[in-house]
Amino acid sequence: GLRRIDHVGIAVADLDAAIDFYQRTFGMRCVHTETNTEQGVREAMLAVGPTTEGGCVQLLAPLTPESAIAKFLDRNGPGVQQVAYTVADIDAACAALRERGLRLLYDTPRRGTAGSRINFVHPKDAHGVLIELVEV
Ligand code: MC0
Repeated sequence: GLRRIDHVGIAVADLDAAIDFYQRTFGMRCVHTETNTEQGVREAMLAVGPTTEGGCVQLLAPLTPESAIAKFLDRNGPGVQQVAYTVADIDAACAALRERGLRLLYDTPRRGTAGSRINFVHPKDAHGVLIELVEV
């Protein structure tokens, strides 16, 4: 089952400007930055509260014009692109969701932030929201 919200992912064109905005405006702390070439993103994790227990905002900027984030920005402009939940066992979680008829985007989990294992539920099977599962 799900444990908590890990992060809300927001597509942005300018990563540094967005980090600066969240830090100055809300006092959030940038706890991690990373380039994930497989996912085509540069990303930053900002803790909402004093620790990451309060969940994070994940800022996502495109690495290439063909990437998922570039396509999202072209279509929608900047905004919420995904909601990610933590699970203890992603293989079990994906199996349970497939059992309920949902489409998972990957046959087997791929590499997410900081080496985590991730998969996604197709937004058309989840009331228009791209749902990410993160194993912690
Ligand atoms: C597309 N759609 C969305 C959406 N992206 N709806 C809600 N939220 C989104 N993010 C809608 C489109 O508007 C379209 O609706 C329908 O879904 C199908 O669109 P499509 O053209 O067939 O598909 P694409 O090419 O737009 O791809 C969508 C898809 C893709 C979700 C499959 O973005 C994907 O593979 N995402 C997973 C990977 C990802 O997002 N990576 C970046 C974050 P209509 O009504 O027009 O048919 S990396 C990350 O998250 C990592 C590092 C991490 O956290 O660990």
